[in-house]
Amino acid sequence: MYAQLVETGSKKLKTLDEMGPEERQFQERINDEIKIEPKNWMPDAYRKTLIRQISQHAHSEIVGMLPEGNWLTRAPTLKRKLQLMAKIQDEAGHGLYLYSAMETLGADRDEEIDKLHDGRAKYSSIFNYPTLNWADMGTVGWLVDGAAIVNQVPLQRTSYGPYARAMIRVCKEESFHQRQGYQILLTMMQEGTDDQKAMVQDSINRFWWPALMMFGPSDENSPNSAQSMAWKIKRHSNDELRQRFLDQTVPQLELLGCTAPDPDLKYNEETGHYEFGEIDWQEFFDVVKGNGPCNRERIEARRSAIDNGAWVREAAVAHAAKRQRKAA
Ligand code: FAQ
Repeated sequence: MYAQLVETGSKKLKTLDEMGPEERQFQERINDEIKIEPKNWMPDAYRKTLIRQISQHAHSEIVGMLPEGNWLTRAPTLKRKLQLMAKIQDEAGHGLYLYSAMETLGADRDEEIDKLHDGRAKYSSIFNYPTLNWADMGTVGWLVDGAAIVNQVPLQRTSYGPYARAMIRVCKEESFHQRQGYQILLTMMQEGTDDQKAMVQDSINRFWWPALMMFGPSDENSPNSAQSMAWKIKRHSNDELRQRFLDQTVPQLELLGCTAPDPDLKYNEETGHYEFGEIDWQEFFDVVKGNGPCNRERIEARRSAIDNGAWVREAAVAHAAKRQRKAA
């Protein structure tokens, strides 16, 4: 497997024989499925890759609260409002576990958050699309959390211990999110008016392709995959996970009685997989570069949240210092 990756990676990866003793020991530990822990030796590039991925993941959880937060005041019933509020709070929790996992690598949380705010750090492309109707709350839960689960279940076995352990709880919570989203859509489709059913289809039409893009560029255009797979940070390629998501999602789409905005979507009896049309990668790269429909609005909302919360943080620090003085 490792040798295979050496050949298929975009950059040639080192073989065990080409590594120094520390790096070789590190790679052998990974090959033997032993977790890397914060105090273990690790190559700088492994540390940097993890800080990049975990911080981007944390930023995605935090920015990802915004599209759903938009509908809290307009949830159709008290029960739906409570469910949505609980889900959004879970996402905040995921962000916090992930920032903590990232700190175990020596990264500074404030610095990484600054990178988000000045455009140096990425977050998931999906959260740059607007949520325009109540059905979007169903679609975000079903498709966005659904895609997140497919990507994150293998991360429970990622090679870095703190990240893998954080993912266990995150995945459990994402499963509830996916179900609550799907249940919103089922209710609208089974008990709703024609207008409500049309809202569901409209929402699926808007989120279908962006959800498929969440898995990242196709394998031949994914610069980080080969090395991240050799390090077992990633356990499957972007395209493999995208296919897995599609195969599990199309039957759910059919059960809803809806369609995908993809005329080329069809089941291949021979392979046992669904085939899909061409992804608009230009759109993906535009959104990642900061030119999606809501990029500016999202970052502005995060910046002002930090500014508006400054007095709370200052008060908390002052209070903690006072307690420490009293205790001394
Ligand atoms: N959006 O070489 P690769 C959620 C970037 S959490 C933006 O393939 P890699 C929960 C990538 O960072 C969703 N940028 O990169 C929720 C890299 O940038 P670089 C987030 C993207 O890292 C639900 C460049 O393109 N989940 O949804 C995207 O090996 C509902 C080249 O790509 C995670 O972060 C994208 N979609 O693979 C919350 C999971 N895709 O090198 C609220 C952990 C790629 O310039 C509501 N992350 N890029 O910095 C991963 O598994 C990986 O980082 C991938 C990308 C698979 C996302």
